[in-house]
Amino acid sequence: MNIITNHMPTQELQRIDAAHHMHPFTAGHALAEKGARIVKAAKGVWLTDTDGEQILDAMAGLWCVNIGYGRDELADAAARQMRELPYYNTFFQTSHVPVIALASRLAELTPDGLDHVFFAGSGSEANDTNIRMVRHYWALKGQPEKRIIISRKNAYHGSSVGSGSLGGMVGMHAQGGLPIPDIHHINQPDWWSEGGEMDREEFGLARARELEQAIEELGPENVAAFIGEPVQGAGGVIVPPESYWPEIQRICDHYGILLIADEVICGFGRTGNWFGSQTMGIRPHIMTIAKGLSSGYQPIGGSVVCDEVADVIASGEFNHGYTYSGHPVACAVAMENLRILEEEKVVEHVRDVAAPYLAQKWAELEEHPMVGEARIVGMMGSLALTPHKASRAAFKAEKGTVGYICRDRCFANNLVMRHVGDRMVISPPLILTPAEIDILIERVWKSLDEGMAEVKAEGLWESA
Ligand code: PXG
Repeated sequence: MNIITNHMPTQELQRIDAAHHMHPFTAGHALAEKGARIVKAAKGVWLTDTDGEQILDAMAGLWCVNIGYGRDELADAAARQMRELPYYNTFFQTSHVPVIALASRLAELTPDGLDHVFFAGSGSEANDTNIRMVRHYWALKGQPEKRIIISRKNAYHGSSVGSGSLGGMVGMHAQGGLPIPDIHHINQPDWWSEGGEMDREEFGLARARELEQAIEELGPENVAAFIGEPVQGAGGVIVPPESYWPEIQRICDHYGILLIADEVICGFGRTGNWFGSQTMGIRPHIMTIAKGLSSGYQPIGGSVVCDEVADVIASGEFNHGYTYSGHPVACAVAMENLRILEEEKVVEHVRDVAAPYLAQKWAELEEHPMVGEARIVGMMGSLALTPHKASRAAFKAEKGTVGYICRDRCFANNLVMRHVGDRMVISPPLILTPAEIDILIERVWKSLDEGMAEVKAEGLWESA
């Protein structure tokens, strides 16, 4: 057996990684050639790799490490729980203390009326639960034909067959036979790329009204629910116009369609409130949660369900669940994470300190010659890259080419920042301090300058 340690030379670790580890959302051969960057430790907002480099993690892992890395309290909570009760299920008329504690805590933290939690191991699993739950709800109400769930193009709701179908990612639908039947996608509220001559607010209304058109076309008697991320994350941090969500809410109310808010990224302080639904002023029937629920320290997700839906579902057996639904260790760690978020006033820190300062610095990035729009809500932001600001032009090169170049420059400058097509996105830990924001912004400027120089040198500075 190979003994593999942190102290092995990076190249050796990379070789073994390439030989045996299949990475998600990755072109395996290309990565094998280059070698993965191997992260071995982290503290606060800083990662350390096996070459000893200190990297500022402006993505909070994968949009999830809200309280930052290295909190011993969560490790202690996990160890305590593992010793006391490492596992028990909640299927067959049993329960345990951590799951009871977490469900009741979530009922308190989430908006009024959302009082019931169905646990899962991830956001994908939770959205799969939602598909089955909303369809089963309508069936129990005597309307089994209400099955269609309306979602949006370029939405991300997970990677399983169900949640990947809910999502509107063309590249995902192209692989493995997605989407499943009775999922319908309308256009997203991405004004920068798709708004044409309309002003932002007019466009937001127009895109929201596509929901109404879709319901009318499909027949309200066939539509079960609408699902949306309050702010699209993986799609490129698409901040909707202010006109968008109130109109979506009105339409859902008018037609009696269930509203599912996918809070997997927006939840737990990311937008400056506990939930993105509060920031956007919406009243969902179901919230999908994961990521920030445990700050990524343990895999856990769930659906927070309103009284009416939970009551109907409870009238019989719901034939659904996961071995790790309400896993005691994950629940104990999530409880500790919520305690820290609350007692250390992390959401207040976002609202009053970090987000206002970051927003000010972020807006200045619009002065960069390659940045068309700089949008930010709380601690999630994006930069739309363009060769021509006035016309909001896309680059002529294949979508993502320029974004990838800039992402690589960030990597080289020890800044983790993602690109989604030709948008650059950040979603840093919520505990980021003003001094760390200064470092982040300085590295973004430097990476954009270098990226732009490379784009020009390669002859890619051309509008589509
Ligand atoms: N909903 C939303 C809004 C998400 O962002 C999921 C559901 C699925 O959660 P799980 O825990 O099953 O991954 C997500 C996950 C990216 C990226 O590239 C984003 C996510 C996952 C992986 C990659 O930005 N978001």
